[in-house]
Amino acid sequence: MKDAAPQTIYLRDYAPPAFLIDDVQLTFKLAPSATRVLSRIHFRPNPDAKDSVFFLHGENLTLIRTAINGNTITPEVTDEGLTCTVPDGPFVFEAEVEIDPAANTSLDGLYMSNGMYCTQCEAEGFRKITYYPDRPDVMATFKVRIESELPVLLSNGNPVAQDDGWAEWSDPWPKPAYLFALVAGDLVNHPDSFTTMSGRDVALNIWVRPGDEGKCAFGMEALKKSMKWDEEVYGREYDLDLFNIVAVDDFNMGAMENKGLNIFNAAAVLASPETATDANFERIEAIIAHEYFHNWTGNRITCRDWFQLCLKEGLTVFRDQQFTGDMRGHAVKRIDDAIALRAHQFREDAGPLAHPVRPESFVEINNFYTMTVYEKGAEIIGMLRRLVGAGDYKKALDLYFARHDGDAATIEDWLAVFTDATGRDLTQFARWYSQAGTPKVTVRDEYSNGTYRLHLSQSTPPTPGQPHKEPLVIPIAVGLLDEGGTEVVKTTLLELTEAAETFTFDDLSGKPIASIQRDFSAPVILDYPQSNKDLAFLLAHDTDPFNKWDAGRRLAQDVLLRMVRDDAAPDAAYLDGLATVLRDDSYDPAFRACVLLLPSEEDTATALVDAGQTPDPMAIYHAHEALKLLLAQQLQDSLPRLYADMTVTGAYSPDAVATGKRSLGNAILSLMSKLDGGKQASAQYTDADNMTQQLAALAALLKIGKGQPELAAFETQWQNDRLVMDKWFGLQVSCAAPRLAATTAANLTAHPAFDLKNPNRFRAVFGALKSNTAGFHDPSGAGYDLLADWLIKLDPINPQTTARVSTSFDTWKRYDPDRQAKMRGALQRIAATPHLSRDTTEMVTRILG
Ligand code: 0A1
Ligand code: ZN
Repeated sequence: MKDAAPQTIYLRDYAPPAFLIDDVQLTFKLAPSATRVLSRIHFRPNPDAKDSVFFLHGENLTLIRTAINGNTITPEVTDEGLTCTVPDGPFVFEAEVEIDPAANTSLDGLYMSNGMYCTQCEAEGFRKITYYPDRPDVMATFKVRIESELPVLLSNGNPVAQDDGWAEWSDPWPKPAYLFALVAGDLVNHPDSFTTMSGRDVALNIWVRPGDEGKCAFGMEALKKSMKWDEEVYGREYDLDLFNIVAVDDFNMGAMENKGLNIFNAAAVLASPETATDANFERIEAIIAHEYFHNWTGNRITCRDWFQLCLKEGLTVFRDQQFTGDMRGHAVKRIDDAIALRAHQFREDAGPLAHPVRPESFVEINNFYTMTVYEKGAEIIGMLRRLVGAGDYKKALDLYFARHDGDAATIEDWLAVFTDATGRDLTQFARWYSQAGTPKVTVRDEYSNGTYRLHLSQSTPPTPGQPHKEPLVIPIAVGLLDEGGTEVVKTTLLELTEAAETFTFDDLSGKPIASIQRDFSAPVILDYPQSNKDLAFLLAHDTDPFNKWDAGRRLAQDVLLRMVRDDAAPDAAYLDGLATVLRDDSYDPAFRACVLLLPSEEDTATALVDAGQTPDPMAIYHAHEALKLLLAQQLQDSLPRLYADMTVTGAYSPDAVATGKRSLGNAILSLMSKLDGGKQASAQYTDADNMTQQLAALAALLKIGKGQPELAAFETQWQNDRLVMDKWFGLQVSCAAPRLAATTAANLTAHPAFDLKNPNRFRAVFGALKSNTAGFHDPSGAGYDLLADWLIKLDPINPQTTARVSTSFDTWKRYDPDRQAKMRGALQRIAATPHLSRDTTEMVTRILG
């Protein structure tokens, strides 16, 4: 680890590359501690360049030999790269370097995981493999030769030839270095095939460690569904003879879209009924789709520079959300996405880490793979589609693919296709990309003489570096209901473009009840004080499923706030409304499960902060527990029947209907266990033939302070399955009583199966500690100290994951002086650690503000 003086990179400094590349040949002579990488690169000067300095990125490389046009040269080498004088015109650059994959615990570049070689090059990992212009606007075709005794040797593109000890690959599609991939290992495959819309056969494989073959079938089906969906919905066909997916145990993120060779965190692809939950299955389907969709939105059209990351990520997330909606139902998908956006992206946007969807500067680009870039980026695409309509959206996308195929493009290019395809001026809309912070839309209404007026105003709070905000274009979908529950104005899209605007609805026979921001039409916070009576009415009558759910959510949040603040009893309107929806079989179980789900404790903390108060995590915890108990008591008579109704018979299937039933059944089980001492949960645990039922039963038991025998049995049963053991680690911490959470986490770090080098295991323990809000914020500060200790230990091993998990501290300014001091102390202790990585330094500096 070197003490790099942190250098800030600015979007405004973008300059085209001085040299372009026609093709690259790479030879890898694999050896765990001394891999040789030979490169042969055809460069030519870029006619559009502003300078002619020849610079190649390179980090942690031992340079053996360099040559230009066959003549050995001695370049100038620094910690960051290599430079030398080059001839006029095109030339061939060759280098031989040595690298040490076995020592690479950062999981960035070429590294080893359980004896397998694996790469991760996004965003800037290729420079740890060889000297190269490691920037996304330099695209080239790659030919790769791998020499190793390992049986399976893979790279991008199509296979060319192979024999014992070597294999050659050729990728005909020009790509930036971040999409390069290599895998070598003792792997087995789950094969299949897909015939594309033009009749080409594509071989498909999921490669896994021996023993995991039985966990590939679902991922393979998801891949084929994704390929078909992209043809049908976006007209996009796959473009190689082969599509490989590899599962790897040690991986920093979910998965990576390398051309023709997607590399997946094992947790994001491997699934069997016995070992994966319904939520895991749904996530796997979405991630497989996401990575596959990148083949067009990311690979065929890539990003000019890393500031444009949302160009590929926002669009691809939007596409995977559409796909999941089509596969599993749009209403529940929209609710799930809004819950996640509000919980995580709004939090980011409201704190010290707020940044625009297209940032203006960064120190370490890996710190900008954020909820804002991904999820708010996707919301922007959704708003665009809503504003121009589905037909024009399709036209614009067709133009995007036709105009930019093969390009490294920008957000300006993206918006220009919409303007050109639809004639719409998007100058103001473009502010969504440059302005950080979550807009608040305030709604006030009045009614007189048949006319209903909606007064909408918008404001966005200051964020770091952006004290003043301009008005945005905000699509607000509105419907109006009369007192009898009839929809008198169907969903209408209002376009709020000014700081304040009034919208008028005429010819009404009485004051309507408004349903605002239907389908969560914009990623904004709505300030519309509706009475509990109106909210209960919307919960009962709204025709928009999102707002129907949201009305219940707002009621629940109001109940919780009043319980925390005044120890008040829950409002009858909420309890009655909830009971009615729960018992109504005309709503599908998945939707009813959403309605039963309470806001999280973190959500309640945010609601208190929004109301100008300092949250007390313990008081919030007690209010949530009290409300759950009250719900259990109130619904007591209906629970056993509802639970029985949700029984799924026959072989396990992770389809949407069965998943919805189990989701509602397990929410009910959790309530029942508060009254029956865990009797039903114990029975479910014993009978369970799938992980969803087994884990939900265990969670229900742990939540009421029971389940120790089951926990021990679970460990014995699953000790050899890493992914299931991650659940075992996480559940104990997330279900621990607040006072015990830090101790539980600390004890687990001493467990022989705790592995600091495995990001899944680290996140299982410390992600769960963060999710146990009252436990993490225990007044003793034990949670803060423990997390800081382990981040300091992890940083020299894996800076990316350390930086990511350090964001657990980003709400520190919300809390009371005592907690603030303890959190700040923990952050300062991390910041003061000698040789702290650039990743973590940037994060803790920004969080400290
Ligand atoms: N592009 C991938 C995510 C990803 C990003 C960075 C990584 O390493 C720093 C790894 C994966 C995606 O969007 O799925
Ligand atoms: Zn992505």
